[in-house]
Amino acid sequence: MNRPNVILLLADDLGYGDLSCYGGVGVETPNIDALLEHGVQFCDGYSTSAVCTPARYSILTGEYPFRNPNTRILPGNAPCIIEKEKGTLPKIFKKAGYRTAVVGKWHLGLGNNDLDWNKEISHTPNDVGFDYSYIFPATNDRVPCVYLKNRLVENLDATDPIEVSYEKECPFDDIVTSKKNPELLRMLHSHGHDNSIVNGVGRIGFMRGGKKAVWRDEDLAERFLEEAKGFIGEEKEKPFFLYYALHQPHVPRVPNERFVGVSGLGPRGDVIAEMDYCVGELMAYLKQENLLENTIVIFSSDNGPVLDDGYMDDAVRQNRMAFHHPAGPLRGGKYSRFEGGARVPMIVSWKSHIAPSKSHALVSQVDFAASFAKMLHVDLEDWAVDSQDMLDVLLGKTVKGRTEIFAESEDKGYFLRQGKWTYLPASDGPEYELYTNTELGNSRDPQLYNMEYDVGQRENVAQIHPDVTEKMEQRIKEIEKSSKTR
Ligand code: NG6
Ligand code: CA
Repeated sequence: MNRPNVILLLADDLGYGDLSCYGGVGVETPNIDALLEHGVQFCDGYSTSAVCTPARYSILTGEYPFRNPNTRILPGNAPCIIEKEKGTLPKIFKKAGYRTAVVGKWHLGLGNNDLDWNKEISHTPNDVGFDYSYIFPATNDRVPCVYLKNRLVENLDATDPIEVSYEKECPFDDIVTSKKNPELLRMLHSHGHDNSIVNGVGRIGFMRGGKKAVWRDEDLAERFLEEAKGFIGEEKEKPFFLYYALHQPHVPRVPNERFVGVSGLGPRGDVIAEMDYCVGELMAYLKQENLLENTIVIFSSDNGPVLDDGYMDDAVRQNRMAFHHPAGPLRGGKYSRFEGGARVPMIVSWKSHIAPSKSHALVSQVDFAASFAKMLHVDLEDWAVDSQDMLDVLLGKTVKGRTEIFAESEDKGYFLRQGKWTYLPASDGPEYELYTNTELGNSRDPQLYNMEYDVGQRENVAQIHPDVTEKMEQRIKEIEKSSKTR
């Protein structure tokens, strides 16, 4: 059996226009671009959601987020939303004899409503298919700001136990918060992020204790890179699957000191440069270990970009001045139903196996499960109901992709793409998310756009093509009602 290693690199909030190989103005991502020397660049690759938790749920389970009502942006103390019995992407690899690991951002919940950060945690990535996990629990702007290694928070100290709360009012009177101690902030928030202060940055949620366990934001990138390399280097006999969930360029954007100012685009550009460096280091390590020709490397992002996601880090001004549009030509961004929300960079690279090409095939991250099941001859049973085998598409052997893409916005508005058409059903949701200044894609009128000449979704042609509109409307209803099992 052909059993190459697989590494899935997933950036956090990186837009369609944020890489130089996707035409990003003013950014340089040489290491990610270099994946294309042996890679397919997907121009029509999608996540299933414009926000993190639902998109990651789909990657790991092969299901659209709507099938699980808990797929929303989770607080840092939420229970794990992937049941232990559920079929998952890492379990597919395990069935084929792989070692599996996740390193980086998790954000799919932990524990089972029994979470005590000071003890072994009952439900972690290790319970849904990963042999090894080294993660942070939710996002880098949510407490607890600690590393979790398998079931235990790293550097626990019994004399300084960790407590976490997501109540509205702070239940701990002896901790520093943005409201009480604004003088301790080194980065000001623009919206939200006014609870605990950790490392001079206001966060979402309150955290007490764990002083020895708290991360230093500047070290996150290097820590995860070391863990990724450590896992790869550990046992050479078995093939491996590594899900490396990069935390950049999600807020708060705090690059390592070495990357401060390198991009000319402010902290957001600097952490993208830092992320690119991590990819370069990882590839250099694969080369050094003689693993390049036996390792498929996928690079993508969980959802589209945002400039002001709650901190005054000057991203809006600096990117505008440099004419850098994180979503490239697409409309909307993170949170949105427009293309900028879920159409993301996607590269599949495999030295000596893939000839460089650009693909306009429709493909979704939800397809990774069925595609690798195909590669490894693993029977999916009734798992991964929305996942389609796109192995040959991913490996650049054909450009015949999906017939449709189905994805959602933060407020659970759907859109459907079929061939050249993208359809957004009528909605009475707000047009704008005012804090982040995002066009959400909601309109009282149904919207239909022709992707052949209008990726920027400027000309609504729903009224000119009522037949297409009607059919796509029906299809969305059909998907919503479709069976939960294969
Ligand atoms: C939002 C946060 C945002 C970010 C997002 C999750 C506020 C005001 N905004 O609620 O900063 O954390 O959640 O991002 O708190 S995601 O990439 O994990 O989906
Ligand atoms: Ca994200």
